[in-house]
Amino acid sequence: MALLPILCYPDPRLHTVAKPVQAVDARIKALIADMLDTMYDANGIGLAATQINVHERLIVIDVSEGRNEPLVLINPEITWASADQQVNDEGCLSVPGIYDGVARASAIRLTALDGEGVSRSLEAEGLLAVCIQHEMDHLMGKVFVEYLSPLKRNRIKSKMLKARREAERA
Ligand code: K1U
Ligand code: ZN
Repeated sequence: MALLPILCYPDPRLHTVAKPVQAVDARIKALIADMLDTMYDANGIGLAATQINVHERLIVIDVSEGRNEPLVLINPEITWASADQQVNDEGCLSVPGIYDGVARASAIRLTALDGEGVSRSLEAEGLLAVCIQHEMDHLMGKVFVEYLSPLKRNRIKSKMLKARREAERA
């Protein structure tokens, strides 16, 4: 088991646009295992490779109650999004302690490779749809606080920088 360090907002590396995974090989399979360990250890429901400073299009998710239904999405592409949107409170392992409402498509369809490199089609709604859209934003270098007002975002940035300074001093 390997736990990977998670980048914290406002780290500029969180704004890197990820490149497609070229091959689902041993390196990617080891990365998937480490990302799942890291996500479960942090009590998250998702993790994008961007958050662990790997800039390839790879996401892990588990929204199940039992925390035993991992979903791996490699090179995900949304093929349809409902016009209907819903506002849900979101959190982010890269912005610890901050939760706020974001409007997202209520339902989506997507294609992706699974952890074995097999092409899959998927439909999602509810928390799974929210989480997939949040993680796909990470792959595009976007953090959920960028949907909030500049005032809120600047307050969050200051809070995160203060917390980092205090952690460095301790
Ligand atoms: O950092 C991340 O990308 C993971 C993030 C995923 C996420 C949570 C909630 C809405 C959208 C995306 C988290 O796992 S944050 C922590 C968490 O477990 C959680 C927070 C709010 C609701 C449900 C779970
Ligand atoms: Zn996040």
